[in-house]
Amino acid sequence: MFVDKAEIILVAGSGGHGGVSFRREKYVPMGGPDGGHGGHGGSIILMADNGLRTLVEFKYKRKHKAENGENGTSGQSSGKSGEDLIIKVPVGTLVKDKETGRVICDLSENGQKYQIVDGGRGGRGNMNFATATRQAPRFAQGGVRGQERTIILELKLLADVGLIGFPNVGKSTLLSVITKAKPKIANYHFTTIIPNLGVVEWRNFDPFVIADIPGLIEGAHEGTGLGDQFLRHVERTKLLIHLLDASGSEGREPLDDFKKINYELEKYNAKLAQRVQIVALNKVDLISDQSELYTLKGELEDLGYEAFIISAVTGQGLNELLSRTIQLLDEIGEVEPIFDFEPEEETIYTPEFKEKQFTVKKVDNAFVVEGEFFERLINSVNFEDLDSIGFFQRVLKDKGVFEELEKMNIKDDDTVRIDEIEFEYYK
Ligand SMILES: Nc1nc2c(ncn2[C@@H]2O[C@H](COP(=O)(O)OP(=O)(O)OP(=O)(O)O)[C@@H](O)[C@H]2O)c(=O)[nH]1
Ligand SMILES: [Mg+2]
Repeated sequence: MFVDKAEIILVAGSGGHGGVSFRREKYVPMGGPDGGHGGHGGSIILMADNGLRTLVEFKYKRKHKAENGENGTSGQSSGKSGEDLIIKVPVGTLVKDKETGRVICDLSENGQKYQIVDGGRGGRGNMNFATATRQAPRFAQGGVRGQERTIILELKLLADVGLIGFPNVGKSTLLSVITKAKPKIANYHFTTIIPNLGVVEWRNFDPFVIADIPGLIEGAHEGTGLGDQFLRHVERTKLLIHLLDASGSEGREPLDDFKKINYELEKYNAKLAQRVQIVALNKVDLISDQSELYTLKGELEDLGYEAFIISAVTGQGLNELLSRTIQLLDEIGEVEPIFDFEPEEETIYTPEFKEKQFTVKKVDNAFVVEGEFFERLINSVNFEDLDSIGFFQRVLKDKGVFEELEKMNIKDDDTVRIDEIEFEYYK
């Protein structure tokens, strides 16, 4: 199955919590704090891989998660860090952010990597919080949650030349005679339903890649036929070869077809429509009266297109077509990507940490504070210990929670609820 679009959810690993523990020593009921740090959560890295051709596996597996860091333990032992997760995608995969629609990266070279979500930092163990006045801290820092992000993967095949045209004009036949590719060929419409790639190795010239895509018909941009979505696979090409059935073997008008396809191209993407385009008048072996053929060639040239007379079946005119193609590829050189490419400034995505976000709302007579960070914090505080409570309050103050509560006119003795914890407020 050829799948060229997929939406996946990425969850980086969370950092492990710092440990709370005390050295056990003979005759000392409670030794110094020795809880180690939590391990770092694993990150997720996307990597382009030549061995993959489609995005099919992402249809079945949507959620991808990197390992969490382990919690710190006694004896100053740090928790093990979570393993990074490397996700392989085909070369030519464009990565977009679901929420903003922006292109995050374009993985167009084999082995290219991009760290897309970062694992959370591990929390510090209680051994870190001992001070002269607080020798037995019964709290540790909670680990930070891993980043989460939903992304869209879009495969755009890498080819130098794209073959476009109506169904049945001979696109796949041409591909099969100038490359080693063996696409399906048959005398009916939409024989080709997925794009095919082939490498043209002609004479001593540098090889180039050519893409044959399913045929287009009038109304393709509105989804008629197989629609225009396969045009995405010629977006990276430098040159388009527009194939026409010059014999009109199906009773079609070649010039009319030509204009219709170009209209569809324009509707799909104006920039793609401006790519250099040459025309191949195919199936000329079927034509007995060549004068009409030259009229057609002349009309295309008047519209500003170079036209070549060929027969994919007999091989007539293929030398001229290929040598001009190679010459044009050389002249064109590198082309600007057609898709809106707005990569992020930094290589590594750093969204605002969710831990900084919280909300306060009034429910009945209580002030309810909500935020992922606080849920984690509560897990790492020992509420039977005064020191720990002091620490907890300091964190609330630093994060601006008290300030927010005061803005909401909180009074002494009002109830504040955070997750499972409730306490009475006093200034
Ligand atoms: N006589 C003749 N027949 C040709 C020529 N090129 C292709 N054909 C025939 O035209 C029919 C369609 O060819 P395909 O290569 O499958 O056409 P296509 O453009 O790939 O068609 P779709 O995949 O349906 O879009 C087949 O029966 C081919 O044998 C040619 O130069 N001369
Ligand atoms: Mg075909």
